[in-house]
Amino acid sequence: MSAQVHILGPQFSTFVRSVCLACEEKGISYRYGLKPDGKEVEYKGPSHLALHPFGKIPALLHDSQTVFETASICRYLDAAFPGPALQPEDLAERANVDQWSAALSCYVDQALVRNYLLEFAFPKGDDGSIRMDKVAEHQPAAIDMLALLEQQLGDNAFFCGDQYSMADAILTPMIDYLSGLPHASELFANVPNLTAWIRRMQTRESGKKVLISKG
Ligand SMILES: N[C@@H](CCC(=O)N[C@@H](CS)C(=O)NCC(=O)O)C(=O)O
Repeated sequence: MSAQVHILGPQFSTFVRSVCLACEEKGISYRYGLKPDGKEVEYKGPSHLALHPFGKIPALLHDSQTVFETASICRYLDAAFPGPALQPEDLAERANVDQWSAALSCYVDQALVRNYLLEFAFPKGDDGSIRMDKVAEHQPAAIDMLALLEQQLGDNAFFCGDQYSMADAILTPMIDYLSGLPHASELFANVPNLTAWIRRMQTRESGKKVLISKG
């Protein structure tokens, strides 16, 4: 298949970045944004809900196919395009990548991004200030989550073993943003393997292209 891949959503979104990373790793040419075919998709409007019934981003448009949910999009891209596999062949290893991709998109995203990081990215306090009470409330759970990720990673090169997988693509943007917070050294004090892993992900070719602000 050679039709253009379009990722619906802004480049700063963690999950849009995950799909961009998956494309980069597989060598797939892609575009992103809220204007596939030059026509604006109204956020949460009918044209958006037609692509993602839950009104979230990203959604993928490819030829006549549309796909929503980041992990499902990664699996679709892996099946539809040649290039390095994002999932292992071995059934047990594949199931491990699969279960972690679901958990990262759900529990890990909730603890690290929705409950914590978004307080810094989109402050909702008076006059646009960061609600430090919310930060204090959610920081212990965020630190516990980082410890759990450290345990899963162990001393593997990649999040689910010795091969880059869609789990790395899903997790990388979340940890990249967290590692850029002013107090990151406090958050990452007890997770040396995760710290080394995110440095490796940031310096891969895919990371260098995707994990940057594009306005
Ligand atoms: N489970 C979804 C989560 C998607 C998601 O939460 N996307 C965020 C942006 S990173 C979003 O759409 N936020 C807006 C909202 O929740 O209304 C996935 O894996 O794609």
